[in-house]
Amino acid sequence: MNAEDRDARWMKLAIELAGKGLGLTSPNPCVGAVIVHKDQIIGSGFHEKAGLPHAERNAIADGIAKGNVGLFPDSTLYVTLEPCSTTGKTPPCTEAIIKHGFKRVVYGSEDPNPGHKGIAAEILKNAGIKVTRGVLEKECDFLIRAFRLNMMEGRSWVIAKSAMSLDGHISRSPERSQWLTGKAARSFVHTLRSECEAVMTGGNTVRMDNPSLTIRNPEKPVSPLKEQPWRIILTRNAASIPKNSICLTDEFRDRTLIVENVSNYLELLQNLYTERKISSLLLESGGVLMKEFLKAGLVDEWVGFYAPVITGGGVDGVEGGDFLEREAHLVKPSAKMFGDDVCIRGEVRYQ
Ligand code: AOF
Ligand code: ZN
Repeated sequence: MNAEDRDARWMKLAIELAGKGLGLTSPNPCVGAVIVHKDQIIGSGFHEKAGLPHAERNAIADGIAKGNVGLFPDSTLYVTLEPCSTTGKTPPCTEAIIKHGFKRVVYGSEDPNPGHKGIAAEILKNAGIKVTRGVLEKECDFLIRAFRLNMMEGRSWVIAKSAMSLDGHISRSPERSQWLTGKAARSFVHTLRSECEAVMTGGNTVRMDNPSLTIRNPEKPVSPLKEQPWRIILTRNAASIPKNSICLTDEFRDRTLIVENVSNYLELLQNLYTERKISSLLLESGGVLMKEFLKAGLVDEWVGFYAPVITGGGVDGVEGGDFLEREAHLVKPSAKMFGDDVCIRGEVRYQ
């Protein structure tokens, strides 16, 4: 294995670790780190929650706990994000890295936070540490796509989830089960919820389906640090949401927000990010609200499930000639099976 492949191999592990923080770290990004000495991992960690230590410090603490502190000066620290360099809620990671005398630091993404962006490499090099940037950069950037948008546009990242029949309908005959997709797909949706800070839907969906919108049976275990996502219900008239709806009566009812008469979705997303630290939200709505978000160019990512069912039905008021001025296209979409359902996922670009 050459040096480049070795770097990629360790960075991949750091990325896997970072992923454990998905949905937990807002308003911070998820970050993972591993410390490698002579092809052995001697410490690893990830950022678990805003206010708690960063990935690098957790990896260092893990190395110390394992009695490896003496090996640090001959080790490489791999981290998915450029280390921070000024004091925020926690002291700068560059300081800890220098203090422990690492030989080399390898990182993936540049930190989109203007307070840290592009600063660490110089500081570390001045302390005599070798620095390599951009290893698995695309993968590392993908991990923090919501955080990057939060930094650049000051709003929440929106993942639209839809479930359709093969002939493109989102509902089925009322005599049948309300679900088009199978268990595996639905359990993946719970995992998606666990990776977001909020789930959003429209008053109509609440009136018709009375959903819980909670994380109940995720496909992957969820950290005990994870709270239920906020449930945001958009409606023209708050009084029209039945008082006995699950979202308003269950044990998480204080996590439900009803937002009335939204006229500017961008402003709503800005407020959700700045006031409630909602870095990303899952839009689980019917066709009408979905279309509003698409028209406003505010769907950032699409997760579409296709059930192997042909309903022959229609969706009132959604189909017809009302096309988007700028179509939403998925960039390099991926496809994955969940039971018999296929899931197509990708970031959205409007063109
Ligand atoms: C890192 N490693 O694991 C993370 C970083 O308020 P603080 O001190 O927690 O700093 C938050 C900022 O630090 C955050 O906006 C982002 O720029 C960076 N996140 N940096 O070196 C980490 N999570
Ligand atoms: Zn840091």
